[in-house]
Amino acid sequence: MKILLLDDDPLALQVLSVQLRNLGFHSLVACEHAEDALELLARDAESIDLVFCDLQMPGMDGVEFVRKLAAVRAPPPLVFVSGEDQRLVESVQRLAKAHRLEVLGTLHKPVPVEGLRGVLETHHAYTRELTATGIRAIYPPDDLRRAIEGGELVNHYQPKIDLRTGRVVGVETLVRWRHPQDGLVFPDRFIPLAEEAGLIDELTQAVLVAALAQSRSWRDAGWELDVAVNISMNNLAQLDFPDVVAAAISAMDLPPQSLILEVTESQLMRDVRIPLDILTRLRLRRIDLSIDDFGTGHSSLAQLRDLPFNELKLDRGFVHGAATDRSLRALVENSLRLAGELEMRTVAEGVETRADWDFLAAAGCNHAQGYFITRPMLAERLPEWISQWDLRRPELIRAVS
Ligand code: G
Ligand code: G
Ligand code: MN
Repeated sequence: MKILLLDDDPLALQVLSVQLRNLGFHSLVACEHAEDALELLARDAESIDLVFCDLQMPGMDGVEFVRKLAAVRAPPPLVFVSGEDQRLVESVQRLAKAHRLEVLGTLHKPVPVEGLRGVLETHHAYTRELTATGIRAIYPPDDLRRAIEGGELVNHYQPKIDLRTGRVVGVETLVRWRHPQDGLVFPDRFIPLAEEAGLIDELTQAVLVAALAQSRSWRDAGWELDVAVNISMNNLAQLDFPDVVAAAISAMDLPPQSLILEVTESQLMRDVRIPLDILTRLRLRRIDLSIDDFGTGHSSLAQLRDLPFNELKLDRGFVHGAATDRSLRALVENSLRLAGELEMRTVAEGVETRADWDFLAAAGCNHAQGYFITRPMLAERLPEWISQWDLRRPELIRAVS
């Protein structure tokens, strides 16, 4: 495994090199200038397995480095090493993630050996997953087309819970690709591809039809679960989309209110005329519309004013840790208040701990979703999971009431 170290301070480079050698990593390239690091990565990114990067550097700083690294083909994962304060480091991490770079963590100077060992273990897990899922492989559009037609896309479902009653109210549909060679491939590996290759309408249709069929069979078995499906902004370019959706719902004899379409806010567009036309007609047909990942976009307030959403889904970046972080808490509470004023239902995603759960319940959020409750699962596992959840439920709601 080959590691690239970038820091303008030669002493810092030396210290990190010694620490890494002590942990058994001997293949190291040290750069004092971001330009040199980029040149090496542009020539052959695949020869580097991991980059440690300082933020504060004269000349090209860490932010510019991140921007340029994102333009490299198959960039390796990153670890930030910095003396800057937590909030600043977190913004750089977010920026890197927004560029679709893999960030394995941040180490504060002076780097503690334990922290170093931690990120190297994360890297180990990451490469294992990588070889298991072919994560850095780019798929040709034809493969994806065949996958959609051949039924290789499989829906997973993540339950959503009413924070007051503790009852399972519905599920969010999350598609995966059961790839014949690479195993389970996650949507961030193929949704952007589907959008670029003009396959998103077929993909959404396949996901939607399967989710509605599943919804039907759950209802037949006595579980009245609402089903949420993620749609891409590109789906809102076809004026007949509301008709297609309505037809799929009536084919399964389902109430329109049992379907929620989640639209990611950051994708909402400059020209809202066609999306507004489509979203309004979906609402006229009583289909629920959710503004997904709320808080991450740019003009959230204008969109709330202009578009007919009736559910607000708080992004997980604001939810987890809100109980103890003042700025997160303020953002969550204000978003909930805003949603209340607009008579929108609220869903918090990324509920990872009991503290997250308790905080949201007390703050009056309607529904919760996240790893604290459960990870997404296959449809056939849901009934068994619900019966286990029902055993856990009383203890969770007692604390609130
Ligand atoms: O768990 P997960 O890795 O599935 O989801 C990653 C992202 O992929 C989420 O932002 C989710 O909204 C998106 N996603 C999951 N399934 C679909 C889908 O069927 N269509 C679209 N457009 N996005 C999806
Ligand atoms: O963007 P969208 O909201 O559709 O994304 C849902 C994504 O969030 C999926 O990738 C899902 O696997 C992931 N997810 C669900 N619950 C949690 C959680 O508690 N923590 C984190 N970090 N991710 C979660
Ligand atoms: Mn979603």
